[in-house]
Amino acid sequence: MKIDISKWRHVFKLDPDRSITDEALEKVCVSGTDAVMVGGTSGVTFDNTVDLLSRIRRFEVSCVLEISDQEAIVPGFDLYLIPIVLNSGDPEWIVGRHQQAVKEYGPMMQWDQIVAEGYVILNGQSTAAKVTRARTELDAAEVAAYARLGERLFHLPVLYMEYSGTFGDMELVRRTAGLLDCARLFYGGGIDSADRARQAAEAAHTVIVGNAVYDCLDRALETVQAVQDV
Ligand code: 1GP
Repeated sequence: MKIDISKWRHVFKLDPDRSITDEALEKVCVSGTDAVMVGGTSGVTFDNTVDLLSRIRRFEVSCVLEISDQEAIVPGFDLYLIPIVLNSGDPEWIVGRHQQAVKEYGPMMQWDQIVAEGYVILNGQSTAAKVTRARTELDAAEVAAYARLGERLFHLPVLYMEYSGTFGDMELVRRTAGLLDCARLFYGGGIDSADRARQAAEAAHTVIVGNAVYDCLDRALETVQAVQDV
């Protein structure tokens, strides 16, 4: 299936390291979301990723893998997203792991199925920020500089403003999206209601809903329609 991320407005992100019932998974997959993204920061393995992929594959929804560990690269997804953490304090998360993965898999990689995401992590309390030693105390000019760096210098197709676990600064998201000509702005973090989904959809090109699937499924499902209505 050819995936066009420029059409994505709403995406659910599922963590292979968290359990989800068949009933809940079905609701997520038939919700009308544009894609299900499989990914997580810790505890992601080949086995739990294969397991989740095979369960999602019972449905027609696009299913993409966001790779955080090269041990958990599983064939069979529609697309592979590779995070590059622009504000990481550790080059491992900017080019280090990527170079190792390309060294291992380079000759067999299908580059037309791979999309790089320039992450800017903005919630210092999140696991992702801690693991990547992200510099999260950024003012608007610094975020704007990362956005331009990602789009103009590195030609990244996605800038991902990651507030994982907390609802972010929508004004900052809106202004940052306004700086981008070609790259798509993904927003993720703390969307647990239709109202927050609407606010995020007004600011960003694509909104990602993660934790709410596990914490408050009914409200998570309402975010799909809320985004479509914007
Ligand atoms: C996490 O951006 C996603 O990587 C979604 O964030 O889990 O807070 O919804 P939440």
